[in-house]
Amino acid sequence: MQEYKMLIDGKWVSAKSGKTRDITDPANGDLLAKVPESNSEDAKLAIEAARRAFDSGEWRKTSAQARGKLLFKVSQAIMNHFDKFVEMEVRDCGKPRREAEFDVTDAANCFEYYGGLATKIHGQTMQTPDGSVSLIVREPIGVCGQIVPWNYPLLMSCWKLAPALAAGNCLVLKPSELTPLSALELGKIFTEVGFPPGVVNIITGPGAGAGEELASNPLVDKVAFTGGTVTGKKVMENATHNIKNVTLELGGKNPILVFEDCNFESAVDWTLFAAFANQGEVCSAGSRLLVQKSIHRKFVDELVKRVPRIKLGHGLAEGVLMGPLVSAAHRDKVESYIKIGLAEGAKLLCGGKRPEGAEYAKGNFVEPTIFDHVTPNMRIAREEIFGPVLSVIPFETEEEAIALANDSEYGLAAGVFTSNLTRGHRVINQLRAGITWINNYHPTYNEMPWGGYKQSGIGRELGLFGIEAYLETKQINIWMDDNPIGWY
Ligand code: TXE
Repeated sequence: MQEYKMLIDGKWVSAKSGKTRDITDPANGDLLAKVPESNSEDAKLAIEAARRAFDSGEWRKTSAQARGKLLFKVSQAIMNHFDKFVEMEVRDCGKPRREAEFDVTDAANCFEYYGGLATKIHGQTMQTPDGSVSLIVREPIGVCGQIVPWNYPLLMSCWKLAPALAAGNCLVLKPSELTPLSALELGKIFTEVGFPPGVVNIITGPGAGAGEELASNPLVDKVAFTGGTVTGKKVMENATHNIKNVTLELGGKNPILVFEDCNFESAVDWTLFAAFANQGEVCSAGSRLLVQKSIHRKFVDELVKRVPRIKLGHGLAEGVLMGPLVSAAHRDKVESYIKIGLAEGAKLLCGGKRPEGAEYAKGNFVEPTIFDHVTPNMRIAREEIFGPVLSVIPFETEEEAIALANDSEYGLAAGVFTSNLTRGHRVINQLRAGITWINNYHPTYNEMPWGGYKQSGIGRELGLFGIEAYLETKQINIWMDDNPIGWY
């Protein structure tokens, strides 16, 4: 068991109240660490430190080359501590080792990508009608509050930190109170590689208090949030006090459209991965399977046949492919949706309960669950469950599939399975979603924009769009005539 402090103004400090929170392993309840339980008072100190660091100009005037090189060092340091980060992510949030290995590699690559982009930020020159020399320059936004969820603690932190720092911003990051450990370890890297004090501040604590302060404090210029849609709305409301720049990455109820002309074997594989990777605790999880009636029975039978291959257990144990849910409270939420599905008349094909056996007794496990004969108005077809629960809805025609797919308040991700590439494009073109795949599901690229339509969010992370989200735009007009204008 380790006791952590949080990073404010280059120093490792406790919460002003002296309070701490126990961080436990969701697979067995083991106590992993104690972390400071900050509140709005601590958040204010962190914000003020970031404000001073930004206003001093030290970081934003550091050359892009030097900023980029520091980001490369962070990338390298993450890889140097690869095993530590993998184990920490598994223990802190419950994911299987194989998935944590992907996350840590991606996190390091994210810093490398934005380290490279730091030197590619550039403006434009414009021709104006009166002959002025007009320039458009890009500048950092200022102080950023960054609020991160518990399902990809390290990766989501890096998606926010790397572009903000490449662009020259100073920031306060708050990981989820459930999974703060990898962000605090990352904090050690920032001090080691030589970031000036106050540029990166990392506070731990709950949304009420610390998170709300980041969203509402007038010294913060931008708030970037990933989490549930209900919380996202509160963040947006709080950000109105000083008209903050806001980026939101929220929930999804993402459709997978499987047509009868798909590559059957491959579509079955990807569907299971879409629904059950990271225990289904993924904003882009494929949680609604729309499958053409002609292959519905065969497809669903094959899914159910393969589900027993998904071995549950502690993410560090050999061969485990699905871990526990992040907390007992979250398991309660997922189980309540299973009850709702049964009460609504959906047909439970597999799962729907906790696995039996002593090894599961102290963890928040739920078996991979598939509901068939789901109708579009059922709550399990409309609401984000954020667990290993797949809802199957059959369809007859392409038009019907598109209408069903778009019949959601969300618009984050979608996948289409067909051997007919024309159909694939035709369907994708009509889907209201920001992240789409044809004949696969889930691959995510640091180079490609991530974000959703409708209530799945505002703005994009990653890629060139991700750095845009941390830049202001200034016009500079230079008058070329020294004579007075003689207006008055
Ligand atoms: O997340 P919250 P919760 C969905 C998923 C889940 C539901 C609730 O459906 O069941 O959200 O999960 C901080 N002001 N997603 O309650 O509340 C909080 O401390 C500022 C989807 O665990 O969204 C944490 O750091 N911040 C999702 C972060 O917000 C606040 C990932 C996320 O917590 C705050 C996670 C406030 N008022 C859950 N309240 C995705 N899109 O990937 C909380 N926070």
